[in-house]
Amino acid sequence: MKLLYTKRSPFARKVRVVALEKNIALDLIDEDLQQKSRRLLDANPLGKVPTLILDNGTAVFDSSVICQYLDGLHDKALMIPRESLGRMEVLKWEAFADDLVVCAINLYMEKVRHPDDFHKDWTAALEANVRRAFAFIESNLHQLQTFNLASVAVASSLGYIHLRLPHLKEQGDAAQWFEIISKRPSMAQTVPVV
Ligand SMILES: N[C@@H](CCC(=O)N[C@@H](CS)C(=O)NCC(=O)O)C(=O)O
Repeated sequence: MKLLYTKRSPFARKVRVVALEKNIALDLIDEDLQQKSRRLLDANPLGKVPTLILDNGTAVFDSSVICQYLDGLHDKALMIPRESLGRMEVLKWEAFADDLVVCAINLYMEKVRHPDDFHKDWTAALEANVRRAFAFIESNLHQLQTFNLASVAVASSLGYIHLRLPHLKEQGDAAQWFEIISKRPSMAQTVPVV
C-alpha cells in the first residue's frame, strides 16, 4: 500500500502512527502540496493528503477512513474499540482533534498570507476556539489515558500547534500528558517537520 502524505500533516500522522502500531507496512510517498502529483490528483480529486492507495489501486481517503480501514485489517494493537459506545467515543475525540487542527491551520495560514492585514475578528474567534479546546482537553484528560486513535489524534493536533503556533500551546496537565505520549516510539518517529 502507498501512502501519499507530507511530513508535517497532522492528518497523515494519525495514519502513520496507526500503521506503525499495527505493524502494517506502508510505502510512504512525500507529496509537494504546492505542485501536486498526477498520482495524488488521480487518486483524490481534492488533492488532499493523506491518501492511501491499496495494492489493487483503490484510493482511500480521508484520514479517519484510512485509520478505520487499517485498524480493521487485523485485531492486534486495536486503535478503535469494536463495541459501539467505545467506538463512538474514540471517533468523537478524533473528530474534535481534527476540527481543532483545522482551526489552527486556518489561523496559521491567514497570518502567513496576510501578515499585516489579517482578518482580526476571524483570527480572534479561531484563537478563542483553540483556547476552549485546550480547556476541554485539560478537563477530560482522564478519557485520553489509553493509547488509541483518540489520544493519537489529540496528540497529533497538539504537535501541529507546537510546530506552527508555539505561542498558543497547551499548559498544565495537558502539557505533561503531551510530553509523555510524545515519547511513544510511533509518535517520536512521526514528529512533524516542515
Ligand atoms: N479531512 C481530511 C483533511 C486532509 C487535509 O486537509 N490535508 C491537508 C494537509 S494537512 C491538505 O492536503 N491540504 C492541501 C489542500 O487542501 O490542497 C483528512 O482527515 O484527511
